[in-house]
Amino acid sequence: MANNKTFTMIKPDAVEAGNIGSITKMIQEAGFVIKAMKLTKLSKERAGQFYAIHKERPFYTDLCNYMSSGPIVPMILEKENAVEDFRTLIGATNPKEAAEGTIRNLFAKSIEANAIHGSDSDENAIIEGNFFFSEVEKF
Ligand code: IDP
Ligand code: MG
Repeated sequence: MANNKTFTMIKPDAVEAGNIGSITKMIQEAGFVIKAMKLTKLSKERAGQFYAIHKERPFYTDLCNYMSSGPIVPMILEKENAVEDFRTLIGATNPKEAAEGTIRNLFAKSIEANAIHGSDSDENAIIEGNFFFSEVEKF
């Protein structure tokens, strides 16, 4: 599978703060093409499924509460070397460690409410994209 797709979602803190437009603009200006996008909301159960890999971590319950606390904007993005380039664009998990000019550096509120998700592998990009979008919603 060619490594040209990734999955992202703008998290509840960034949607609430009115940053959908600013973040989407940065994503497109960095050369990513939006192949799927919607405004939606996760239930606590669905947030738990999405982050199941973290279920033993101390922050898991808080994370599921936070991720189901308000609307989110999931997207499938296309670009050469998408997964790695997108992780560079968003910056480190902890906004205090995120490089200057990255999305998390500019918009994240805390290590938990860190504005945006980015897949960590080609395999997870496909799984995560399919978690939110059916085939007819992908362009
Ligand atoms: P990532 O989003 O940069 O890939 P992960 O380690 O996969 O980071 O963690 C998933 C999400 O869980 C983070 O984006 C953040 O919202 C939350 N998180 C990660 N580490 C912590 C923590 O130490 N405290 C609170 N929340 C955390
Ligand atoms: Mg991760």
